[in-house]
Amino acid sequence: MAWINGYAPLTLDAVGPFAAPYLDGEPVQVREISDGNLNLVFRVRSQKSSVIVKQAVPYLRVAGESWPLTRHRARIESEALAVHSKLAPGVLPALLHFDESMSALVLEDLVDHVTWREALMAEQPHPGVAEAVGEYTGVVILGTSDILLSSRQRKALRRDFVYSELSLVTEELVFTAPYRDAASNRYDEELVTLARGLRSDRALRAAAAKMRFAFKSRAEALIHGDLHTGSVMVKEGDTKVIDLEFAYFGPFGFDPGVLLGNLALSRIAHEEAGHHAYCTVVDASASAYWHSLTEQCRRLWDAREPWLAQFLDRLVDDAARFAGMEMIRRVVGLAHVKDIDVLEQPARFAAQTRAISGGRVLLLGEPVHSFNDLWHRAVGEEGFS
Ligand code: SR1
Ligand code: MG
Repeated sequence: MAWINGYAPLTLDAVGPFAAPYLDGEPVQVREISDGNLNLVFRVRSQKSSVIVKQAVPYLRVAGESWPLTRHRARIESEALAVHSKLAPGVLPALLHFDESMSALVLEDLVDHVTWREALMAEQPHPGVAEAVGEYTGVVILGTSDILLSSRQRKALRRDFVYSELSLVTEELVFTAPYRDAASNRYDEELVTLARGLRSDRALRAAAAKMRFAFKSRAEALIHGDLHTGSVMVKEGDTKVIDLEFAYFGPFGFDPGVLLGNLALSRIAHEEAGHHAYCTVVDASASAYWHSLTEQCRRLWDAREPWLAQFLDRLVDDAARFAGMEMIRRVVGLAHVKDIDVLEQPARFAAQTRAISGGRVLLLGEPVHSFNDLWHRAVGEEGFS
């Protein structure tokens, strides 16, 4: 591939000098730590400090050059980080530098953190994490919406964060491919019948199409756009939300739905693995997340708008349906979750089946009016008390 306008993918040799201005001392160690689906990621250390360099490549890293993408996502991430950091100081990593031509961000290194997904999989306690992410979600959805911004401010922000190329990736991978015989779908042999069932279920396809329309058309707030448990980094006493390249103006309920869908997948995986004690930890985290999110909404709500109750009622129903979409796509779509993929049979098949049925119940059920109702439907009656 030929590179233009000063862009070239960073190499182990090039990334040290690139990061040097943001280190305390000369670079002494460079490691590539890319494990996401989209970007190149490096950790560069000096004797006294370290930084992360994250660079967009002009294709979907997980799919290779056959799935081309622009590198605009790097700019989107840098700008969304700035907006969200103002609203939720301390919850996002510091952006030390953004290089437009290299499509690269130099970020604070979260040295002792692990992803929330890893902490959940290792059955670790994670006090305060759900509350912090709930607070972040609430502050961001109200703080970038017409509830708290003037029309002029909100329109200006909206212009900067359009429905992006990565929104199209989500549209395809979450809302479309699982309900079609798409080449990107991936699932175990044992799931062939269930996967076919998703495609032939007219009511389910209609429900999915309705949520896709909501995702495309309801520009309500500058949301994270990919708030799964791998987009949260945790260590004792500190929680950071990362990976904002999917940020766009979307529905209030999308981030909460994705987050709760991923917590539900974690809960189901633990239950099928026989980790019953830890299930109550996941239940408590999901509940704490919702409580913290709705507390922020109540705290920030503009008292001149007499429809907070209706807002919260619609939020939980939307979150439930987006959670359902997330649960289904993480089993039959391109991008799975490790929580379930690491399970041995027969637990793996049982968890996958429950994820699909939980997703189906969320998508097809009567309106959801409470968190408890959402969670019951997502994780199934048997385990949740
Ligand atoms: C090909 S990109 C796959 C997934 O990774 C991201 O984190 C998003 O969840 C996306 O759907
Ligand atoms: Mg990501």
